Amino acid sequence: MAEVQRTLAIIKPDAAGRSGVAGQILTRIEESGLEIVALKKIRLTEEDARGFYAVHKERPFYGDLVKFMTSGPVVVAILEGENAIARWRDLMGPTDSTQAEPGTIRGDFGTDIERNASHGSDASETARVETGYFFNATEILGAVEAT
Ligand code: FUP
Repeated sequence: MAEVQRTLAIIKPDAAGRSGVAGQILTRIEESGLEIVALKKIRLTEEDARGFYAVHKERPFYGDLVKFMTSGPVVVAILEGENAIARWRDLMGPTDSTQAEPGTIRGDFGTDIERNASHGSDASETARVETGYFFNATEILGAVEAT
């Protein structure tokens, strides 16, 4: 049987700032059968964005990425379901929106490799760290009972 996982989803400022787009993305998530077990709209501080992307801090795109991620509100969510990590990444499409097929979130709402509309955790351990970065147990459906 497939493992039930939780993963972090972020609707990035390019998508969250466009009227109606966050709603369309949340609808795609729900229609795919993934359950939204935590959800909020926030504006990241520079410190939030730097910390979240700390693994990329030596990369040339880091400064621009932090600037982009703090340029407007984001919607952060925790998605739950069997194989949620891979399923959410499949719904998003590849990192570079110019390579993403129509019908994927990055293909439909992203622009390029930076302005790519959405984020998803890439593995169980990163999902655990990333969900904890934005939500505490009282904000996650079922988490208090589960832990
Ligand atoms: P992903 O796992 O799809 O989020 O992709 P990465 O971890 O490789 O990259 C994290 C974020 O860095 C991407 F969403 C966008 C940004 N990025 C750039 O802006 N330029 C690059 O060349 C690579 C990544």
